[in-house]
Amino acid sequence: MKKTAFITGITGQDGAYLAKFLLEKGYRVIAGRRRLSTANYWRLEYLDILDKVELVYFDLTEGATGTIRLLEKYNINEFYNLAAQSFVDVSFDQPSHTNEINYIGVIKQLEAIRSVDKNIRFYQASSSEMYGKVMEIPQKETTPFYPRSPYAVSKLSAHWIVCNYRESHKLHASSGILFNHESPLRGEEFVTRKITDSLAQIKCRKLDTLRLGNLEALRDWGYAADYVKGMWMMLQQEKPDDYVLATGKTCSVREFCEKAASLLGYHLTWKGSKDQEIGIDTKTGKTIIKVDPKFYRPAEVDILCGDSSKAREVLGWSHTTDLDKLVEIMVEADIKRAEKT
Ligand code: NAP
Ligand code: F7E
Repeated sequence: MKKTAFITGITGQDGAYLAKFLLEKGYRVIAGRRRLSTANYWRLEYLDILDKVELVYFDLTEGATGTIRLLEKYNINEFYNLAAQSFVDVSFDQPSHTNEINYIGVIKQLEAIRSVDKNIRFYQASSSEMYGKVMEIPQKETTPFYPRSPYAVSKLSAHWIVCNYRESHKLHASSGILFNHESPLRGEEFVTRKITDSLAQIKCRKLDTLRLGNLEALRDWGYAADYVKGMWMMLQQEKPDDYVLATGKTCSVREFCEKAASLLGYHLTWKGSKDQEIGIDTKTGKTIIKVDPKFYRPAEVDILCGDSSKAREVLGWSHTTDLDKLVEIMVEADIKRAEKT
């Protein structure tokens, strides 16, 4: 029989990729979107699935009764909670709002499932940000957490409440501790997409310079389309559990810039230091990158590097797209966009 999935955060990067993946598997996809004054379906259009998902109004901050109505109406089998205030930087200015969505919102969903049908399988989008000031390298499921932002604290609270509902109410609730995953559908405020989008615009003479914060931050960057498959795999297991999804390799923001710039025909060299550092294209002598302290964070996560051995052994999951290929995919998409506009 055709399974029905409910995805929160359908208008986001992962929501779009997961919906496409589940539709291809033959699922009926009920897609939760917020009421906004301007529709935000560009990702669903990009993947050509806007007319294939069933959109419903949904907000994580609404009471559990809103979700209860949805669960009863659509007879949901799998519930993927991807919605969040997901931008770390904003969480320092809006900690309470972030917590309301990312933590309290999750309790409401778990309560709804608990009262409608405990057999509904639940996926929670946990984050490598929970490791923050890392206690070991690489990070795995047993690594102690040390969150460094209100975003990370809210995600860690949600992570533990999911664990608690699994143990106390026997819900089939799993958390994916996902390391950074990117794509041409990544929001433009996140650093990878900011780099590929801005450099493509500079190439097309539509922007002068790219302004960035901390160039030394190290991240384990994977491809979003690989990671949504892991979410689904978690919910196909007989027992719910937590799994790290990562590539196992780490790379700095600086190196990411160099990779993207090189694909666009630039040869980057760096001059100056700290707040005064600039990136120059040696061929033309033009400054294309400037450090701007405006983008520094009050507390930084210096290094993330994940160990997804458990996901590989139990789920059979591993990433298929490495960082070089990912940068290529993103640059190619952004240069096309920049040429069009
Ligand atoms: P994203 O592109 O920022 O998408 C977030 C989604 O959440 C959007 O659809 C947004 O809707 C929705 N949303 C925000 N507030 C909401 C609310 N109050 N009620 C209902 N929906 C709301 O994020 P993403 O990159 O796809 O990430 C998906 C999830 O994984 C998030 O929970 C994120 O925190 C987590 N995560 C992401 C990564 C990563 O590297 N991408 C890594 C680890 C964990 P609007 O379009 O209306 O704003
Ligand atoms: O920053 C540094 C910044 O905003 C990455 C979210 O999906 O992944 C994401 O969170 C690094 C940080 O992602 C700029 O300081 C330098 O060290 O792309 P980001 P994030 O904070 O790692 C995790 C796993 C999530 O769960 C989150 O939802 O890059 N950086 N210069 C910059 N970052 C931004 N955004 N902009 C800059 O100009």
